[in-house]
Amino acid sequence: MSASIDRAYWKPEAETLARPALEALQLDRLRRTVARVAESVPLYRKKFEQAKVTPDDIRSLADLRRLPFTTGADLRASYPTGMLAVPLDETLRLHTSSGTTGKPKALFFSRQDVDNAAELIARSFVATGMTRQDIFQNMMTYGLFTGALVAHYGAEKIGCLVIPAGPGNSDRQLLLMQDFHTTSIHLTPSFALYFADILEKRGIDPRKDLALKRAFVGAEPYTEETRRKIEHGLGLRVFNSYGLSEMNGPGVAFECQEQAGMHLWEDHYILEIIDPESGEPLPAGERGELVLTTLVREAMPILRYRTRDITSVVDQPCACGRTHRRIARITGRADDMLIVRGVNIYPQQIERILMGLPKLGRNYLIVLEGLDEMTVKVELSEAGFDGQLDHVVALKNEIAGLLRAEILTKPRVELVPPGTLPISEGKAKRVIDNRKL
Ligand code: DLL
Repeated sequence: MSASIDRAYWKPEAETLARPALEALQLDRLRRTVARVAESVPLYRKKFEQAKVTPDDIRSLADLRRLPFTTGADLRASYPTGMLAVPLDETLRLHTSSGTTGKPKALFFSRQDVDNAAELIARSFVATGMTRQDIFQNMMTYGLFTGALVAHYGAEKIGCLVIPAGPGNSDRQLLLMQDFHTTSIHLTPSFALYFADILEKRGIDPRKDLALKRAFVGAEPYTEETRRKIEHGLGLRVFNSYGLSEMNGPGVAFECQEQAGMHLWEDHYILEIIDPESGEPLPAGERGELVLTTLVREAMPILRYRTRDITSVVDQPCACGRTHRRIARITGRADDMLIVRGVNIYPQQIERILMGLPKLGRNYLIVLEGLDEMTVKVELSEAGFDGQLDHVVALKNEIAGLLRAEILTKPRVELVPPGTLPISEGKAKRVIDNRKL
């Protein structure tokens, strides 16, 4: 066996490429992509005609703005194979998006796309300090969802032992962790919170009883307070991982050891931040909708994809030496916004308050009913609750007050015993909207 090298970078030349060279590479790749889709994808041919733009008009990165957007609706309308840029027999894998309504989006990968997706994961994992010595327990869902498979291939590329555990069955997960000394796990924030509960219930002290060092956590929005809760409960470091099926799944943007924003791999994607209403670009640092363009995808290139995810660009250089810009934690999706009694509310605002209170547990649910009634149900923590009625009332009032200050409307607060709200192994459903408006 070769000696282990704790490599700070997976592909240093790509990860630390000077900005001018990185931008030149982006322009070259963009032009190739645009030429290819103009040739082979009828949707883009039509969109280019409508926008009166041709591939030759793309002479600088600023010309990107002349290109039309692609939306989730475009992908659905092109289902199943309408956006393929290669013959079907050159594709190797199909994933679909986890959309909530209507037809799914079909995402195809060529052999090169499968390999590139794994490369970006390898790059991302190594940026967190992972090496081939690490034991990787993949607790994401295997299947049409990109989360598990893409990460699986990336970890194998590094040379880790990969345990394809999938989600659920917490006792078996724990057994695997104990017997194979798992160091790194990959899961959603909601499952991570639930798993922390299980460890507490089983009397496991992860710092003493397990070998866990890090968790790659993503696939749904979560707050800094939730990160801290997971880190505390599982005794490890949490690295934020962002991606979407339309862009290969996980590995689009990932935190490095600095844990201060996620490097978005700009040699594979061009990022823009726009005003979600007007579609106009926003100045660096401002929060808006993330728009992504693929630069190297063969089977299904996508131009200026409206992700609906809200974030901002962190434009300062990172201490890790990577030159790819970072994006801030996603604060929610443009579609997630709730309007309650005329007030705009993002579920993340509520989560931030709840997860910051030590007396509360790790699970919550927002229920909207009747004409416009909001109830926030939240579990108490095992340790933080003594059962005394006056304490319950005081805690409820405290939460209601904090929520009112944050979201400007006072919801009903319901405190429930630990372990009584529905659990989630994949993406959590945090809002139930039964309003009759
Ligand atoms: O969730 C890909 C993925 C798998 C990412 C595993 C990270 C880890 P989709 O099912 O297509 O793909 O869902 C993509 O999930 O547009 C965001 O709204 C949300 N999302 C993903 N990662 C994060 C994150 C995968 N770290 C959608 N923070 C995206 C906030 C996230 N939201």
